[in-house]
Amino acid sequence: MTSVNKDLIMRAAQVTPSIRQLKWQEMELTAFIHFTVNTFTDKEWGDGSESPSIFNPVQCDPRQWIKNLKDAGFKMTILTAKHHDGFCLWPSKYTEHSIKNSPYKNGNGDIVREFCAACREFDMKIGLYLSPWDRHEESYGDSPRYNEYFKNQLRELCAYGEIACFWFDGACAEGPNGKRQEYDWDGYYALIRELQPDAIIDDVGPDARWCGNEAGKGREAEWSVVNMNKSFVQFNSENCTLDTIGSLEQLGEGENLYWYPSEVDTSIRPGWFYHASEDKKVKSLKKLVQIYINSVGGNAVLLLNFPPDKRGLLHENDVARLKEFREYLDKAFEVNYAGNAKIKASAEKPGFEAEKILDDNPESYWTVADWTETAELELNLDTATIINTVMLQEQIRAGQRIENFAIDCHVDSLWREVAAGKTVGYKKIICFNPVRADAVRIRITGSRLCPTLSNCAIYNMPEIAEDTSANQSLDRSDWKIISVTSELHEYEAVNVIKDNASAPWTTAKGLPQEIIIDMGGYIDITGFTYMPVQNSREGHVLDYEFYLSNEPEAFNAPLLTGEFSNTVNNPIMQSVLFSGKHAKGRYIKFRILSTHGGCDFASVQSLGVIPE
Ligand code: FUL
Repeated sequence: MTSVNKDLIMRAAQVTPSIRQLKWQEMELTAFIHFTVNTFTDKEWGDGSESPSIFNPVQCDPRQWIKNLKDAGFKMTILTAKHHDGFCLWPSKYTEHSIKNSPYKNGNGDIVREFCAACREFDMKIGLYLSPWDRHEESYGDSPRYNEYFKNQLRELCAYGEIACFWFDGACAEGPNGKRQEYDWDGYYALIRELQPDAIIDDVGPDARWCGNEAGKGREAEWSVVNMNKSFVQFNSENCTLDTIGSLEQLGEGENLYWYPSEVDTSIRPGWFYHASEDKKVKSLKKLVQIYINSVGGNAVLLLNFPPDKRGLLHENDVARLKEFREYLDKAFEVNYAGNAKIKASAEKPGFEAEKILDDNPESYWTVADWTETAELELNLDTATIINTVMLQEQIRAGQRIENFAIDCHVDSLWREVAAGKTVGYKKIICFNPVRADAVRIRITGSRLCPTLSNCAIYNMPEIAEDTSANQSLDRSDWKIISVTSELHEYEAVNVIKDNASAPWTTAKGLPQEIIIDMGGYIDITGFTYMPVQNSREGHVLDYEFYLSNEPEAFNAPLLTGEFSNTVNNPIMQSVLFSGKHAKGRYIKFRILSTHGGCDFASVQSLGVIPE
């Protein structure tokens, strides 16, 4: 290792979280509530033209949201006070586009206030999401004017008592002819620091970063120390999706080493807002537990979304899953087999003995002599016990250091390696196939400076049966492509009916582009589906037209026109319904008018229809 590297590693290993960040990390489980006009229009992104008169959640009950989330162990809930459509859930005096002009409580309602009151009643920390991108506000794009508008709204929200978090979204899909707004990020942050000094500012903010996807996935190596060599907004757009965050490669010269922990945000349903069509698509218990292990157990905070329905209540299916989730976690972590273990450590520094990993004091920890980068710890259990999980915690108050580790189990008088991993950080949950072991050995095989451990537990997490209620896929074996405006070699149009994820239909440069498909027979359909490309952020369809006809060449007006929102970050199957109607035909035409980010070609993984 060169001396430059050594110096960098030493410095990186000693970067520590702020008190604000530490408290946030210790919350582990936080929730999102996505609620706005989209709940009533069945969309993921409103375009700002929605009338406030459609917002009328007649049974709206934030107490129901918060009580259920609190019972499930969530420590903070973040409400979308304003999403991209610009509609405000509080009666802001700076716009007419708010709840005050809705039928909700005859225009006298204030959901931000009701939400804050419910949080205080159930001892839940309060977070507020205020979308910088605003598709309604007329000053948006006139930078100084909109920045003032945004700050005025922030001031209004800061007056709702103690706020634990402000969440700023980086999303903006203004096309090449769209409005360009220069956000005054520093001004927004300064205002919050002044009025709510303890609040975490995250996603595009100084305190926590987006994990880089909306699917609930963490990284194998999740480092909380990064090189912040650009602005937070640039860092988020250029670095957050990379696998290498915090690696030596990303730390580069280490000009500005910075504690910037990861937050995993995902929704309990495919979309962020409520859609009745997703009532049966609530994530399975198995999936939620996987997400929990990946996020909370992967050195991140989990931010799990629950969208209230049109009544203004969390849907019964979501509430039932939430209860199951809590019951499962309680059961899984009820018995810690390390509790009475006898511990033997390869080395310990005086005052930092290995026993410290079993006490309840979050500040005490085990460490070894300075300059020692490997260490071993053996936990002898009373009797041979079936186990499948080890939980480790580093003492992040001293920095994040462990780079590689392995877990061995002593089974039938032999040591067997059952798992190996990279980073640990605040918490790592390591699952392996069940073994009957009478001892467990943790081998730290690489560390940036001497490793620390503040906690270790051993569990036998109950197995969860597979969810068998998965969607049946539509049979498209009779389908044929009639024509296509362009296709690249190996990325042919036919792949949209084969659902070939490794070679999605990709067009040549230039828009619009279109494809005509023969469904092989007349089908009565209620809508269509579009699956965005999964492994690329380019070519995602934004504006489209969808046609149906009985003849391959005789398409009349489009049956549907619309926009696919948020597929770059959340590339889930998009299902579009003909608002309660159905139509019969044999040929479909899908016309792509524009793409996200103004990309000059389009790419589509699959197209399908929703039969009556
Ligand atoms: C994204 C937004 O565009 C989604 O609508 C949602 O709010 C999610 C949390 O962030 O970037």
